[in-house]
Amino acid sequence: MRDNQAPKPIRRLDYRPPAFWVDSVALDFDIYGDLTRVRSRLCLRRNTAADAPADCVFDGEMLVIESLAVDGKTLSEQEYRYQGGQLALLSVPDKFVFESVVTIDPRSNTALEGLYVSKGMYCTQCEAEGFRRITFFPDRPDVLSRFTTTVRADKSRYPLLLSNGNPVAEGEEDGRHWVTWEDPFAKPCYLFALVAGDLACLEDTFTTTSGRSVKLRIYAEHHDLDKLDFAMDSLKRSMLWDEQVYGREYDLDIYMIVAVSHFNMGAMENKGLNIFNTSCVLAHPDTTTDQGYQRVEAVVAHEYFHNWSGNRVTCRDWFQLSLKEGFTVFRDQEFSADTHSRAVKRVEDVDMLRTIQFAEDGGPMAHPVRPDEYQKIDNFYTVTIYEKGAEVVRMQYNLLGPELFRKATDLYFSRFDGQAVTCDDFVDCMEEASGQDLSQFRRWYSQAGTPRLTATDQYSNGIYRLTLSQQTAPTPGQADKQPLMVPVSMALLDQSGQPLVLDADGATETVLILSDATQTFEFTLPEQPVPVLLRGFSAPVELRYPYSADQLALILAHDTDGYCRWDAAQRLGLEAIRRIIAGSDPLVEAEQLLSPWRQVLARAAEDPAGAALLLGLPSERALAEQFLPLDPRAIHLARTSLERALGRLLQADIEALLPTLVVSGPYRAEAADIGRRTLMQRCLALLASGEAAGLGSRLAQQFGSASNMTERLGALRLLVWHGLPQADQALKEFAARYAGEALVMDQWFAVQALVPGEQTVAVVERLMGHSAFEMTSPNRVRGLLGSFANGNPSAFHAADGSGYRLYADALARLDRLNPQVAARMANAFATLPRLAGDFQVNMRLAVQQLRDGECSANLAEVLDRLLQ
Ligand code: B3K
Ligand code: ZN
Repeated sequence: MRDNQAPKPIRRLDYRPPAFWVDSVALDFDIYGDLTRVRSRLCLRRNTAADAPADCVFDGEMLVIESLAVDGKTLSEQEYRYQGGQLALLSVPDKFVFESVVTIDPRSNTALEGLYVSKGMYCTQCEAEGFRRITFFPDRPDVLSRFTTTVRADKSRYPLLLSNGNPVAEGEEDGRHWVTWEDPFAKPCYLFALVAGDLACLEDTFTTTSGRSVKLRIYAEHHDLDKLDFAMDSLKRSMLWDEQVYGREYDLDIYMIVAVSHFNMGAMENKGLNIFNTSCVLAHPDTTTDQGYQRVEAVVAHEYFHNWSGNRVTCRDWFQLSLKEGFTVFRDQEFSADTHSRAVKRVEDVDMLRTIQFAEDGGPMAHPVRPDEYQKIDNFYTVTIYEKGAEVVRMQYNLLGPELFRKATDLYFSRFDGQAVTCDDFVDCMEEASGQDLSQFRRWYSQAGTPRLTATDQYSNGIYRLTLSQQTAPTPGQADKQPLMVPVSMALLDQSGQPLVLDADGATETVLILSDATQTFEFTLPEQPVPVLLRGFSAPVELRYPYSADQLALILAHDTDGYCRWDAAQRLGLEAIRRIIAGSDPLVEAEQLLSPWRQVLARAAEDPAGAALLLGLPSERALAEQFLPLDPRAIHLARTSLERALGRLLQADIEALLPTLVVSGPYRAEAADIGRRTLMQRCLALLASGEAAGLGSRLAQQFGSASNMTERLGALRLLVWHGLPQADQALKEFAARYAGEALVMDQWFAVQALVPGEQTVAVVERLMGHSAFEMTSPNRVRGLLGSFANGNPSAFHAADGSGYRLYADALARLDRLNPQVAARMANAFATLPRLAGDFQVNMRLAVQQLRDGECSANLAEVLDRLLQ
């Protein structure tokens, strides 16, 4: 839709069951150089449910009709109506066969939705509503059908023809060949996939507990064949984990993953044929950082876990998206926690949630985990649906405990296997398996906004009284908020930092359930304690408690909960930055942090990854949440000055630590090595901030001799971000060396887009004209423009508004090619209502101008919410 009008909202309560079921689908794709012809044959049966609508309507977008037929009889133009993305058949029997022949043009499909071409290879993306760009179909997740798919193409250019399920027949004639695939599991059309191309393959097998042998195949471009081993290893470990932890086995004879360069998001869980962004499959020490490895592992696991949480049991409608996404994120988080350090993983996830999801929940895009309405569903693949959704599942896990939770998920999978269900169905299983009443808990699904949890306390006559209150600010469309059921895991420390015993059983940790607006909890204690609240981040809330610096230092030094120690460190940093903004001397503030930070450094060898997290100041993006009105420049200057002072004061301590952090031997993406490299990088960053003498040549040396991308890119970043004299040369060498590695070049663009300071606006503008910059490649666009807008506040928020204008102009161009990605990236403007003075004036101008131009429906929805 390019008419600049926002489409009318779709509401959850308007759900009606489909008018017709599609029992089976036979698809036949004829791929030619100019166009692709799609023949489809659907066996339809009227849904006799009372509230099903009567008309037979299919979704279909940008399809050129060659012929339509009902029960073998070709329809005349009077017998159907095709308009506004819908095909209505004017009169049909209760049971019939519908055949259509349409043509589509995958080569000009830059939206990367439906069937499209990436570097000469045909591939699909159907979730959420891409299937309607392939053929006529009731494109909704509650219509489950059995698919048979034939793909035909030129044999030499497309030797590989894939679809879901198992291959059942093949043949060739006149240089063209064909393969027929059959998927025995009924599925919604959003899980359909097709690939035609010339790809290399890494093959392996996995034997399930019940003895089924599964062929595992990962496909990528030929020159990337050496980058597939880690994804394969991750896949096998995920399969084993899901058997051990959830009792879930894989169900087909083949599991395939195909890596494609042009992809709107991370990956897609199509049944038996996952399609992945190359960034989430390819891994090699020379080209992939530790972070990249961890992302590959997590995304491979996530998509694999969807086979049960998403595919076997799917969503009734898209309002239930978190049913599969929240649950599957929870599952992949737990897989990563079991594989590496649980505490580190938890902090990383919570940091992301608090920084990005809390911002979403407090801004113009706020929506519940189960939204009530949307205009474009593509805009609702959000951190709220995914990450807050995962927290909501995690709370249920914690409320039930591992055994009852497993009993509940067993019930869920067996009761709803092969069905399309709702978030309520999921919670019903939790209640039934445990006997717990979760009726109030369900508000976590329906109420938007981050609750603020305020704690106050008082100690007298041997009684400690802790009062907890909850309050959620209004969000767009939801003025009144009700109290939620908030599990608050807690401990109490004595003045020496030792945990106090809380009950007769000798427990030192307990979970308080706050279900009213305010409740007081009492403990009999020998002394005034220091409360450690929300251990493990037991609920996605913002905690307020008037901690003193000494109390925070005590928690940081002594508590055993990784999250609470990190939170204490973050609070110390935040308060220091607050005071600097209010005029305090950064050196004085840094000196106050010295003792806790030195203690962390002294114990760093025990847990280098944990230490790296504790030695971090809150990011500028996280700090932005803490100030209203928001002055991004003041935050940047204060944070940078504190970091510089810390770098100077800690130089000797860091120099002493560095030699112990060197990792020798071949590269391994394992927790211990990753932890040491991460802490090494953090230490070097502090030295760079402190302008340590000779650091430039040291980094240049590391850059040149590094044996893995983590260390090489780490050195490059610091050289470039700190403007060291060796930076330009390193950037040149890097570009020359990795010109053929698209994912590495994405990083090269990102490094430059992230240089702090307003001068980066001009650099980004210049890089948009670089011959390697492609507006049609989402990875490249995110690398340059996404990094700039989301990761570099001091440039994006340039005082003259040039950063906003540059970004808005780029989004206008991107929107013409790829509305989904443009709309998603427009969320970088979501700080708008919180910005101070001229920042807000300038941003509003840029956003309004973007909205006034030609806009897709996707982008219009986001901009309208920002501007309202
Ligand atoms: N389910 C897909 C996301 C599809 C997004 C479509 N706009 C990937 C995932 O969450 O696993
Ligand atoms: Zn998912």
